[in-house]
Amino acid sequence: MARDASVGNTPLSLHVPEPEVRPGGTPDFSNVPIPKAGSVPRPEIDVDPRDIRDLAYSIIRVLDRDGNAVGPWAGTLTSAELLEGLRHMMTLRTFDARMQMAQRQGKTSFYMQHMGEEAVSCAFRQALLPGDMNFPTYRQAGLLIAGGYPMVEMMNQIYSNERDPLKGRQLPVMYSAKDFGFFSISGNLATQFIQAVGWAMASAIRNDTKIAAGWVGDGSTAESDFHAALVFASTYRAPVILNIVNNQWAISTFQGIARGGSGTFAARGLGFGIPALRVDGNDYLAVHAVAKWAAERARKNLGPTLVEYVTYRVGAHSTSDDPSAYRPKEESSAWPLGDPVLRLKAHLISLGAWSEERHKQAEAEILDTVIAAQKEAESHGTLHAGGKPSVRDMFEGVYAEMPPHLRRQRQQAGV
Ligand SMILES: Cc1ncc(C[n+]2csc(CCOP(=O)(O)OP(=O)(O)O)c2C)c(N)n1
Ligand SMILES: [Mg+2]
Repeated sequence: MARDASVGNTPLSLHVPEPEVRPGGTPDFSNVPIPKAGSVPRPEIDVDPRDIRDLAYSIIRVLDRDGNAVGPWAGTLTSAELLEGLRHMMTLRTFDARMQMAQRQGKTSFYMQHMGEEAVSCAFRQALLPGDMNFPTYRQAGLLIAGGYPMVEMMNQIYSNERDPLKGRQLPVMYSAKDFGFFSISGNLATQFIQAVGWAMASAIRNDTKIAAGWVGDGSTAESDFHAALVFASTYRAPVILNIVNNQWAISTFQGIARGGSGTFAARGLGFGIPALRVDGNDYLAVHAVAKWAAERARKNLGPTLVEYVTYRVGAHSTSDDPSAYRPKEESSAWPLGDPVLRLKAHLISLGAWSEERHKQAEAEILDTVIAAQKEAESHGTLHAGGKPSVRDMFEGVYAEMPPHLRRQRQQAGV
């Protein structure tokens, strides 16, 4: 058989994407195009997804560099609501700082911070109604803080103490608060997406009015569950908001690995005919406006929306991680979308609704409130001191009727 001699002679190799810089290098985000605030149009909620494909490649932004709210996505919140939002973000940041310190003091085994990502969960929460359900990961505690869940309960869980609502059964920070629209966190990432779509489908099957929100990180979008969830959401037009928090890192793996050749994470939605939007995740106003748009679509039975929040994980992945091993220390300060707390603060000052003095005063008040909650939680025990969940609790809450082998074990344990 005649054969081209060159065919089959090319040595094959894999393409392994690499981050732009590694420790010791100078951080460089010049390859991240940042559109001007106010420049991305706001379509009607019943838009044909084919007409807004551009939105999967741009970034919706409201706050400009001078702290003004501009463009068609501005105006979804009053000054009073923005002040409340600022307080939520500041509270989450303070909560994080105290719990991070508590971990270093040996009061808990583990903690995960939100530094830099506070706007995402805090602003999103304000677009939901009572009865809606989030399927969160470990970096959306802002859903609880902004939803009014008691901080003491969160701390009791972190300390695995005698008041731990989850009785020591979950890793610290893996909260569960059904009445606050916060489904039990699963450590198996991306399960959140299939569960959120399933919950949303059940809501629609029952002709209910509640909507669901699923949460996934950039890295976790590589899981099969992410794609399976999009198939079901697309086919049945489930009333769900599918949130991808792109904080640039999945522990030590940069986002280019999970993103692959798709350009952006939002662009994944296009192949499924799901409207896909990218938003500045460090812009409280933009996050809220986009969440509200997506929630309205779901509530009007128009189906799912995929949202990519472009943000940056400023802190370590968890208390077990040391980012200096894989990225330059100064990378977070080079991040071009700024700090969500400082940006909202600047906006409120420019509106005349806030000032440096009031900000300082609020910081002190919030610190007092968080410390008071911490003292109360610690009075019920910490990891190695004070009260613990009882051994009896181990046998409760799983079976409506306890099987005989567990009853025997409980008797043997003498509880
Ligand atoms: C299915 C699954 N695979 C792997 C892990 C281990 N793991 C825990 S966190 C993490 C990184 C996730 O990164 P990303 O999805 O970007 O979320 P982020 O931590 O940045 O918020 C990994 C791989 C896990 N928990 N679940
Ligand atoms: Mg990530």
